[in-house]
Amino acid sequence: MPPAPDRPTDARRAGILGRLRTALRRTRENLSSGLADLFSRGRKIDAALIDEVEEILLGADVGVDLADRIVADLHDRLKRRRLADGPAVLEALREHMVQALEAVARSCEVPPPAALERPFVVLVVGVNGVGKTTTIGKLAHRFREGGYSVVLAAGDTFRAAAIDQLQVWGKRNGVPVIAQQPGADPAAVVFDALRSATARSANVLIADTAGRLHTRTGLMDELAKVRRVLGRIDPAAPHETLLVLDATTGQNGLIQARRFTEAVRVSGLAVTKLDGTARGGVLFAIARELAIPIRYIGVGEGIEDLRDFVAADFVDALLARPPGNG
Ligand SMILES: Nc1nc2c(ncn2[C@@H]2O[C@H](COP(=O)(O)OP(=O)(O)OP(=O)(O)O)[C@@H](O)[C@H]2O)c(=O)[nH]1
Ligand SMILES: [Mg+2]
Repeated sequence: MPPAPDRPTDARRAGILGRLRTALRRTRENLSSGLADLFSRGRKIDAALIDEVEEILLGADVGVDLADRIVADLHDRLKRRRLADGPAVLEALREHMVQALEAVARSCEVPPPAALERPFVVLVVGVNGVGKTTTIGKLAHRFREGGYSVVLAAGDTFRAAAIDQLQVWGKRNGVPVIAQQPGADPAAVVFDALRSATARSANVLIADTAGRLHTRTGLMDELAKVRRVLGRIDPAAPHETLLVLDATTGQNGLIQARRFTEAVRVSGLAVTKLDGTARGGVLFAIARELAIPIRYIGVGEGIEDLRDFVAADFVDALLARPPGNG
């Protein structure tokens, strides 16, 4: 991710974390309200309670593996009398959850604008409706805030509306959009866009792509061709191939993701619509099953609603811990 122009102040950081908590409200209600209920009844911490914790974890979609691991550890701690009360259980949960996500929480490293000799190219892929174009709009905003000049490429030529939608985001961000007619060859559009971005000495080019074609093989071939033509201008491009996943699609999204990773070299993930689901726990499954760096999370439809994925912040927002504690 582009570095913010200044390190966030404590107040700003508290604001960011507060908004993350708001966005994850539905998942949190599913997860930690269940836990809070459990502990608030003054229940003894025993094997039966641990079973209920397991049910709550599974209900929040953290996955069987992680739930098993946590439960085994809780039983172990109970035996060793290291599980005195509710807060001790929560702390153990937190440790496991952060650990499970930390391995994949890696931001996209983009050199500072002055150090970029050529445009840093981000190719955005994913099935239709997951939030590619919206994520591009938000990403352009983040790069602009970080002092980068940005060009967008309307590589989704499947529908005229897709080109219009990107142009709206271009206007909103005050950045140029390179586009051709609907039905044009996406590889030609993206090739032109990189030439144009290079001629303008732009720092970043973000390319939109279609999520749907007549056949899936067609789509994968088309993406491969886009990658190839970019490489003709700059062998290192695309520098980032960002696969966008919709958190509300659960297991189905994972299957789609695997198809993309087999066909194009995906280097990072953006997981969208975490504000619209009670199953934000799906991030644990994504982390485990895809093992691809999670760069960003989408927590709303607004221009500011794209966050770096930070494991501890995410888990704290799920477990409703006050920001900045530990
Ligand atoms: N609540 C919420 N909505 C989102 C988020 N990201 C995208 N959306 C919405 O999801 C819908 C689809 O987003 P698009 O950006 O058009 O998705 P796309 O992948 O470009 O779709 P196609 O171009 O049809 O392939 C829009 O209504 C967006 O506003 C998010 O993080 N939260
Ligand atoms: Mg789109």
